[in-house]
Amino acid sequence: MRITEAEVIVCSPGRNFVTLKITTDDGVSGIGDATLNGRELAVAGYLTEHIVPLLIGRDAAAIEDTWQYLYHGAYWRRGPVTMSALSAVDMALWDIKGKALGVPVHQLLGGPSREAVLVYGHANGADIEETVAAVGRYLAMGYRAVRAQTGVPGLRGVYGVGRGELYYEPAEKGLPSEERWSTEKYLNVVPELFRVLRETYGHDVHLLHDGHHRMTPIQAAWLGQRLEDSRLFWLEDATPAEHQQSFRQLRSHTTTPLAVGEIFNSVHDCSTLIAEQLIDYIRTPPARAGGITGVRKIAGFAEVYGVRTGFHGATDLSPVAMAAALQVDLAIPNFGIQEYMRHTAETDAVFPHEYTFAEGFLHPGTAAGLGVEIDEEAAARYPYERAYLPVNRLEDGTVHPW
Ligand code: KDG
Ligand code: MG
Repeated sequence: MRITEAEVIVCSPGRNFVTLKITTDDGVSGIGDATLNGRELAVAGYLTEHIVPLLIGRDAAAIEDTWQYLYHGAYWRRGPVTMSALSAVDMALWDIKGKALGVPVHQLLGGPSREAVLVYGHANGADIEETVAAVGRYLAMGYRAVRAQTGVPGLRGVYGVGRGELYYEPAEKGLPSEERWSTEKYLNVVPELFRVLRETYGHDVHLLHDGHHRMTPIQAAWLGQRLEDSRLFWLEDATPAEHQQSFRQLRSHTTTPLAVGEIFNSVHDCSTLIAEQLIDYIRTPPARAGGITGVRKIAGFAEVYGVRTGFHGATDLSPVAMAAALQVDLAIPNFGIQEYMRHTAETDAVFPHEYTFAEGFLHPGTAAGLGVEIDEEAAARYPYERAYLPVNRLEDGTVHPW
């Protein structure tokens, strides 16, 4: 089964997506997600110019060998552009293998370890009252786990706070907008938000929160302590993810469970965090880690140390990435939770998929392969539109992590 064609499809059904479609001489084709929010064309160019020529004529069944060839063969390994490209190739090859053998990919990964995949949704509002109401709407839809983010008095455009839709889309068309930030103001509201949420909904729902890399380790330790009585499922990206050693300090101060890793690309980015058990959940998804092959290396390492997964699943990961994540989620023993931000109807129409939501769980379905397709005619109706994530500044104008 030789690869005869590999095509990069860029489309924008409400937001930009980069998809790689690989076809074999048997007529079987598979797809992978190569979207890197705000840097989409860098990955599209990397694929078109440097990867596609290497794929033609290769054995589509040799997934691990192709992964090693592209990872080590580039010499310039790791990094988000390289690894997003590799992720797309790898997902497409698993999709092809599943279709060729007539089984869903989770059967190739050892079969299901659970009946369905616990997911969390995103509730947000301009203030505590609105956010509490938004959490209630998610619970009414059947969610058992909800991430809550609230606006902060005195700050405009806070991360995670959208327009009250079921999807939150931070990327904006055109050049990047700028937001203003004060961690002190933020810390004034977050403990109160979770106190009110527990008072309103009790302890029979999982609550999560994303700090989005904005706190110093000692600020994060303060927040983690204040949140202990609210018993969060996790506090995510409490402090900048690239400082693995910061988590030693944070961990020694709080029993609030910690999650990190959506910006990581390999096991090397989280080896200290996992081996020292400084985190509870690793969030690096197949779309960032070099696909299913790459994320299995991280998940396997994490399993050894009792760290569970909680893959990133924001709207900038396409339904193709979600389908791939769900195949892994269903199969691995150390699955924890899956982030699930719903896509718009336009996006779902371009990427018809088999996965379904019921009572707070997703199931990847039993279709052969990943269980997702791309409607190329529909995709062609939505050409690429330049879009960026916002840039963040402190109140005095200093650039701060967004
Ligand atoms: O592209 C960036 C988003 O995916 C990110 O800001 C979303 O932090 C995020 C999350 O936890 O989903
Ligand atoms: Mg996050």
